[in-house]
Amino acid sequence: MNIIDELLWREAINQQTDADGLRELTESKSVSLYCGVDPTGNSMHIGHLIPFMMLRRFQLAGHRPVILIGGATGTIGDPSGRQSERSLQTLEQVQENVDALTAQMKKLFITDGDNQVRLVNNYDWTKDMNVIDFLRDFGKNFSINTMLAKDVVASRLDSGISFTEFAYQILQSIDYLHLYQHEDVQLQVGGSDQWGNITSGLDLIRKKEGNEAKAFGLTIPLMLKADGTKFGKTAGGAIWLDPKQTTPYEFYQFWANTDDRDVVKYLKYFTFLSKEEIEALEEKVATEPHKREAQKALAEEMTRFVHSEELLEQAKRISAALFSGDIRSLTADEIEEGFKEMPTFTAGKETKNIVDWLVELGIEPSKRQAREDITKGAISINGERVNELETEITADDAIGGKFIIVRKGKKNYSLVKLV
Ligand code: 383
Repeated sequence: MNIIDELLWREAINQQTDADGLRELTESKSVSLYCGVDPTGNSMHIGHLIPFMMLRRFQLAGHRPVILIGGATGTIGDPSGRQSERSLQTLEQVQENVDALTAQMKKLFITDGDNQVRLVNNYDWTKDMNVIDFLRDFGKNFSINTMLAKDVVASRLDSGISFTEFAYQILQSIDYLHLYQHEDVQLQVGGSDQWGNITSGLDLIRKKEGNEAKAFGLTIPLMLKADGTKFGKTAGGAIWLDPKQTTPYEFYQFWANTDDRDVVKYLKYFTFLSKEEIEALEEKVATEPHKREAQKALAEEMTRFVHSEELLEQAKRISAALFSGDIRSLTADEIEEGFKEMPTFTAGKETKNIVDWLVELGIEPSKRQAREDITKGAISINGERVNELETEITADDAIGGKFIIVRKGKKNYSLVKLV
């Protein structure tokens, strides 16, 4: 299947500047293409992943991806999709973020081979440009009238936009021209918020290189969820690729909890599973939705891709233990990871009667309630039901000397840390 047909099947194309021209180009040669990210933070989230996985799809089809880290543009900040002016980051902060994002990109996308990923930083060709060169060589090619008409700027005319953010699109355009001239790049991809910047780069290339210049732009649609809420955000915030910000277990659970109505769309959009594999899973969603095989496949593919086989296995072990209640099979580290979002209490190491212990911690509101719950078998400690009102809780109950897990009823877990 041609790469463009594959992307169409995956519903991963929003707009293209010249669909026929791009199809012809991708069929005639190995094309260099790029997508950029600005170092405005120290980790990407899953929303960033999409265009870069798109580059990887092109790479698998024999094309040559270039990843741009915006060491220069990151010092300004893209106004696209934002309703208010950004505050500037310090140059040190930007550099720290450049290092963090570079490491993330290398881990995910750098592989060996002929059409290896190239990593570039626009600071390299922007830092020595002086203001006279900037205005004479580039500024002269931009019409203020066209710039004002771009969505990004037009939507800010009421609330206001600084000259700095207004000029952002020129910087991104210079990048595309630079990569066209020096890295043979003929296609820029990005999310649909990047359409204005991408087309502005194409205008610059045409002005500098002539109207026949073969350069293209392609954007990816914004992912929408069936229930109308924003994709990629949970109650806890964004889903980060950095395991310190979103643990592999939370990452796994995010995908595993996908709605039946969304899961096939995500499999197409996010995974490298083949058309046949995805169609087989689609069949499963229709015939045996309770087995959630499509969700499991999605969660496995994504966790393996972003983290590793090992961390995927660990995430699955934590998920299975929490599901079955077999808490004793987990290590203290796994418990910490799996219970991060659950209510946490701290207790001393001295031996206590279970009724007193539960009430003192606040897990039970009263001794009467605690006794009732224990008698009816609703309380488990580390996965084992407690039936005796005389049970003592001792420091030996703590897994790895640190944690005791209390379950009340079917699903109410609490993590008790011994100090
Ligand atoms: C900078 C210089 C270039 C080309 C691109 C850039 C970055 C671009 C931007 N991108 C977003 C970002 O960095 O701001 N101006 O957070 C996001 N991208 C990708 C995708 C997306 C966009 O990194 O839609 C989501 O992830 O394009 O918002 O020469």
